[in-house]
Amino acid sequence: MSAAKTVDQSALLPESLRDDFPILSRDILEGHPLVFLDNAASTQRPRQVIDAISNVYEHDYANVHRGIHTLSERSTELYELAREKVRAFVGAKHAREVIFTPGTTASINLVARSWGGANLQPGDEILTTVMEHHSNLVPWQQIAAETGAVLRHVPITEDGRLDMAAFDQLLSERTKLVAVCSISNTLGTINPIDEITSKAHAAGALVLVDAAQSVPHMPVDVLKSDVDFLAFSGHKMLGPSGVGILYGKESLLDAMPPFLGGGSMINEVRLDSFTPAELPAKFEAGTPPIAPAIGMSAAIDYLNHIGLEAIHRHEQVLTQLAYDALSQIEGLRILGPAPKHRAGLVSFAFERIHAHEFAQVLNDQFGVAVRAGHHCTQPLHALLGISASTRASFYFYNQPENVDCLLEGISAVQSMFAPQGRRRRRKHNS
Ligand code: C6P
Repeated sequence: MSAAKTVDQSALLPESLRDDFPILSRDILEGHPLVFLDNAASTQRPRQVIDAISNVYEHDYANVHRGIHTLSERSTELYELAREKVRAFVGAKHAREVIFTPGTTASINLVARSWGGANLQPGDEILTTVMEHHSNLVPWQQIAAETGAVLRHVPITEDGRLDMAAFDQLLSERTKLVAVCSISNTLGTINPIDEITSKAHAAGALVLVDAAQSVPHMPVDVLKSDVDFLAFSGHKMLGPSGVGILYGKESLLDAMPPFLGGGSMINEVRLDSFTPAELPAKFEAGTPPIAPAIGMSAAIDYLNHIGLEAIHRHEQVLTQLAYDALSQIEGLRILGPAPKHRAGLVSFAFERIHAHEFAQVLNDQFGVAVRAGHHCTQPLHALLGISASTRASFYFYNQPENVDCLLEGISAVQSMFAPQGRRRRRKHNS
């Protein structure tokens, strides 16, 4: 089986980009090179990022903001340069609005604990959605339980988009914060963040965007979309794990109490009290993720070199190819909307084959790495009436051949598990 050749493939980026990624040339099985389609979980790293990390450890590493010696000054310079790179990458006004955290999850927890703890009152509402990752649900459940605030959830339409009519109804003067993902890690849906933000602001609510799946894949501009908080992770955008970002508007971050206490986040400490440091140090207690932040800086250079628009267009081609082919397979249910409303991932479920078995065979016999399970969206899976799905997620180093390998694997798994229900072309009504 081959991905349809009718899709316009002129937006594809050159295959030679794969040469920058050492891991992509390793075999998983003899004769089956790695086909890495698990990029929504974590991407791979190009040589440039790997080199930046080993360079800092070989030549420039020491703790930051602490020493007056050469290495500490050098590390501090690189670490702060990384902050500036992130600022420019998401279009923030000031570098002090960029907080280094361990990842998206930590960034959202910071806002829930610090902003939520200080501002939420009994009866206030936090409006989130049924398609959120657990990281954008559980912290709000926790802070709601502590403060007496109420959680509300925007439902989805039949085709897996946010139900904006329901959003309009749920948004009220009681809503204090809208917490929403820009792209669903399960449905692939691209949410209308600009519209959500302008409506939320008109209702007097703040907006936190879980951008874990958008910042790596398409241009994001926090000033243009006017979001109040934005959270994302380095490891999903060619960078190391252990580093992520919380962007927040300066006036909001300034007014928020520190989250974690310890070194770096203080101005002065007495035995029984302390005064907090200015931004961004106020929210960076302890030794920060120094080398990971510097690696993330190299990742941003790499992504800027290719261009986020170009990456998005490339992934749209792959998504269209995968979607078209998968929608021809009988017994396979694609989760989420049509390609024009989705980013570079496709999750699907089979009637008779469990997602785990499916992914196992894809890996063990075809070297295709996909994710199987609930993808940390259990409530969404429950709503869709399934406990698990299989997800293929793309990045710019994937090519149509990778989609072909996925399809070939699916075809084989189908005949293996359900010989009586072999792949057949669906009858179209038209
Ligand atoms: N999703 C996936 O396979 P962390 O783990 O903190 O870097 O990111 C959490 C997170 C938050 N929001 C969204 C939309 C995400 O997709 C993720 C991570 C991975 O889909 C791992 S569960």
